[in-house]
Amino acid sequence: MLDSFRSSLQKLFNKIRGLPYIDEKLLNDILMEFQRTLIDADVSVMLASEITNRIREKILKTKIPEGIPLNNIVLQALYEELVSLMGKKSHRLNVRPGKQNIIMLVGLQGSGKTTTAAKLANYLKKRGYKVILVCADTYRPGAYDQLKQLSEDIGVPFFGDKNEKNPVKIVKKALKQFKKADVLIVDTAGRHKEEKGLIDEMKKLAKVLHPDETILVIDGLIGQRAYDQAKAFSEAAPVGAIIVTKLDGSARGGGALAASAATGAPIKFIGTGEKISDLEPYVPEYFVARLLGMPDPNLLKEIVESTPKAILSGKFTLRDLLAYYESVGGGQGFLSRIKDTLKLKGITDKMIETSMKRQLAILKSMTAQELDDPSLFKDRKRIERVAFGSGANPIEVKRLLVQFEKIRKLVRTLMRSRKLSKEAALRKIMEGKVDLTEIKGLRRIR
Ligand SMILES: Nc1nc2c(ncn2[C@@H]2O[C@H](COP(=O)(O)OP(=O)(O)OP(=O)(O)O)[C@@H](O)[C@H]2O)c(=O)[nH]1
Ligand SMILES: [Mg+2]
Repeated sequence: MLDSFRSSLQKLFNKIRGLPYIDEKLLNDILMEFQRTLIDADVSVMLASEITNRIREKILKTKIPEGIPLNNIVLQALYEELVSLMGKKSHRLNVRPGKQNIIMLVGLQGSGKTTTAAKLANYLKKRGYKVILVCADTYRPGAYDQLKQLSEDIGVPFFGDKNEKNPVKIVKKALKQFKKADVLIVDTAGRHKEEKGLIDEMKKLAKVLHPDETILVIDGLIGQRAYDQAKAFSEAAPVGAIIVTKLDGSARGGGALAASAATGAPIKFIGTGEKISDLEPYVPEYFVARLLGMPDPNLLKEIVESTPKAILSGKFTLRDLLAYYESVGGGQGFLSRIKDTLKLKGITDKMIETSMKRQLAILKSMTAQELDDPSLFKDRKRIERVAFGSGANPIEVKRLLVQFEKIRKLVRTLMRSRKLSKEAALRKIMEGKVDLTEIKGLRRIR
């Protein structure tokens, strides 16, 4: 379903997730790519740019809690806009037990009315409803046989009259004959000598049938034009719901979906193939989640919104430093970059390597409380204990604490100025990717 839309969206979301940080330029790049993806899926250029502008404003307006990576905020904003583009909420079919419900399907020729009538009949039958399929298309030769065949395939009673040219007479008969049925699904004509004739016929049928649900069937391949089509039909008969068909494997179904969702009549089902079973209730959240490659929107929400407590607190502790040292294992290049970053003059790589190993040993000798709260080291005895436990000199322990304090301030500055997570900030600092002169307040910490 919507294959290329899906793969572009997934690529974009994965990219956002993997970015170490997002600044304004990157945000613009992301939004441009998102806009292109929407346009490729046949969402109108105007709507696509409206959406990206809204996202940009939303993100720039968000007061981002310290330490929450901007990536998550961006992901969440994109996700929310996608859901809203695709129709926000899900809507149930207006069918109630204990009465004769009428569903009338309307739409242009070839949109998939007859196929959808059978799919819907099968769907309702499986849910215990007594369904009748009614052929009110007297215009197209073969319409009668097509629906009759489909109804036999799914084992649902069929009603029609090959010799009757007036569809109003047919539906009147059907209404009378199937008083005890739960649902009458009426398939109508899609072509006429002229469009006005078709619309008039819809009006006449609606007057007799009083449908509980007039469903407009829209071909998912027509893109943005879906909007005008839906408008034209809803002016003729009160269209209560939309089914968008042919959303299987197409790149450009996004436009029809977005346009349909914008008409005011909710999309209730989508057709995703030619088989009878290729009909799905439409739930925008699930639909978007699936587009993004997540089978479950709750899972997606979790990923988008998940922010560990530690990040929320924004506190950078010795534990973060330990985790980082452990994760990089102290490569050679990394060591000299640390030297540069921290402006340690007259020190060779060899010396740093030895000292790094010591530092790791020192950090590992600390208790959990000490790792979380370096102020505990005001107590000299703790320093001595850690030195002893790690085979280091107490001066080395103190030096580590001084260095940690420098790194901590840098991390905090980067988190604020660049909206980075503390992990991303630390990584940038350690990898020497920070132009220290760029950062305000640096003089204070040098
Ligand atoms: N791939 C795909 N094909 C579909 C889908 N729904 C309908 N079709 C195909 O679209 C073509 C037209 O479907 P119909 O159900 O006959 O369309 P209709 O609106 O009844 O057409 P008219 O009666 O001529 O107005 C058929 O070949 C169907 O198999 C769908 O969801 N996916
Ligand atoms: Mg038909």
